[in-house]
Amino acid sequence: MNNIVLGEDFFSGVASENGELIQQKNKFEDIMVWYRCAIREVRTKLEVLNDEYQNNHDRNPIDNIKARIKTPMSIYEKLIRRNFPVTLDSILFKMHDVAGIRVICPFLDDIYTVADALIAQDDIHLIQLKDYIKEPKPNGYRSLHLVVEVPIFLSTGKKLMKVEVQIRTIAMNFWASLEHQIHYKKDQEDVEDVVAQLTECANIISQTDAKMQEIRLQLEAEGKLRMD
Ligand code: 0O2
Repeated sequence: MNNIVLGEDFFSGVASENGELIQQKNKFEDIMVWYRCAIREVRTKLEVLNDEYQNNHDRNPIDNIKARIKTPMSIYEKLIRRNFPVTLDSILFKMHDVAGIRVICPFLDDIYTVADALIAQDDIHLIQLKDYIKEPKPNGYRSLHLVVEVPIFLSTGKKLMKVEVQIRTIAMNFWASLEHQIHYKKDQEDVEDVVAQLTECANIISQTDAKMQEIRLQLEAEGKLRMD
């Protein structure tokens, strides 16, 4: 019953409500609750790691964590874009970014410290890893993307839910946030020039990230960091 094809009006909330649609709506709401629970599970794991690291190393590898659930319309648009049937099953089994967590780290090496510690947990199953730091996108976008499956425990039993975790430095996030705000048309004549300028900024930021890490590592090695 989770493979009934749903229309745009179901996701925009203007569907006339008959018995079957109400049932689908209730199931959709259930699924969104499951994704919210999965976000809570992963967020707690990240917060625990951050607290432990602070206690042992006197600094935090995580600066901040943001989470979001994809809106119904953006779920609908993605299913259409990817040519998947617009059903509740597709949301659960074809999409991996309905639940998203963004982890912002101070330094480059913090990204891999956090990712490795999360993936090592025995109730976390890594489904996909895309390292856009080792291989940045053509426009200069850098970030580590993980898709993990995490169990949530409901009154009816256990469910395995997918969560996309994007991990990047403060500097990478600065670039990605501004690039996201510049809604440039991808089909205009001078798009290559725009992309070249964005890539140049991303490269400068990347060099700064590397330099800041080098400074920290050097001071750490020389025991010149304040322990307060
Ligand atoms: P939102 O609102 O951030 O969720 P897939 O996710 O696998 O279906 P794709 O394109 O292969 O599709 O995934 P990818 O590239 O691994 O990650 C997509 C997400 O990464 C985007 O989500 C953005 O959050 C981020 N991202 C990827 N490329 C860029 C980029 O060039 N600039 C910026 N600012 N962010 C980027 P959504 O779905 O676009 O939106």
